Amino acid sequence: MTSIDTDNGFQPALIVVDMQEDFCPPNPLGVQGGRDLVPLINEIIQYPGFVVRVATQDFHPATHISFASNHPAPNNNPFESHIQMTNPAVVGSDPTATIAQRLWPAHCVQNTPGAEILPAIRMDKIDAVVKKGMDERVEMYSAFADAFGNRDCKATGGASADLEAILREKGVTDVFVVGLAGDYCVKHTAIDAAERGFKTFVIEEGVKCVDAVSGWQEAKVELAARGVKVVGLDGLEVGRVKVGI
Ligand code: VGL
Ligand code: ZN
Repeated sequence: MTSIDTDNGFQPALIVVDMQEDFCPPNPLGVQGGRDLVPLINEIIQYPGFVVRVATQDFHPATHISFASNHPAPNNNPFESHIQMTNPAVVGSDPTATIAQRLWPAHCVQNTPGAEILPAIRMDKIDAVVKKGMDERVEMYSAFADAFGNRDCKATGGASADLEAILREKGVTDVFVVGLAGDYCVKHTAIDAAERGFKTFVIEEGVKCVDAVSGWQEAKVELAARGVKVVGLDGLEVGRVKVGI
């Protein structure tokens, strides 16, 4: 070891969550201000410090359980109704577990324009794309695991890649998260990153929420409780990736 050895203790990754057409206005699940994030997210993507940059993509079959239109009236109002969702796993977690699932307008259906990542996003700088939510039986807000915490989504067909494996392979220590939506997929992906031992940061200017009024306030409380730090673009944490140290 010499004094010129570089510091391997800071190997940051960027996760750009679900910057897709259907999460932007004027689509039914369009998040207010979602499209306006593009210039900032492109700037962040180009910070030199990241050792890997991953984009996630919500990618549902038309039969997905979270779509209001796949459930009978009267309990099928998008944004308002909830249904009971049962754990699809038969091994590794409790198969009788159920969770209340909020219903959404149909969105990000595989191979439709709404599922596309916004063409303005600098995908040429992205190293890997993780498609998720591909199992019709279960919600998958986090790109690491489904709503029941099942981590084997790549193996069971719910996701196209294993996000944790991608990060481990690159020796990632720190994870920065931006994208849509702050109160759903960003929140759950960040919490799961922290749970897996990565130092995890959500860049506040880089997110917008489904529930524009209360969503971010409530998400911030939960993120803090689960070990995720919400940071500003001009803070010290982001400063380290801006300059690449
Ligand atoms: C999301 C609702 C449904 C998200 C995905 O990307 O935050 N929200 N599916
Ligand atoms: Zn979805």
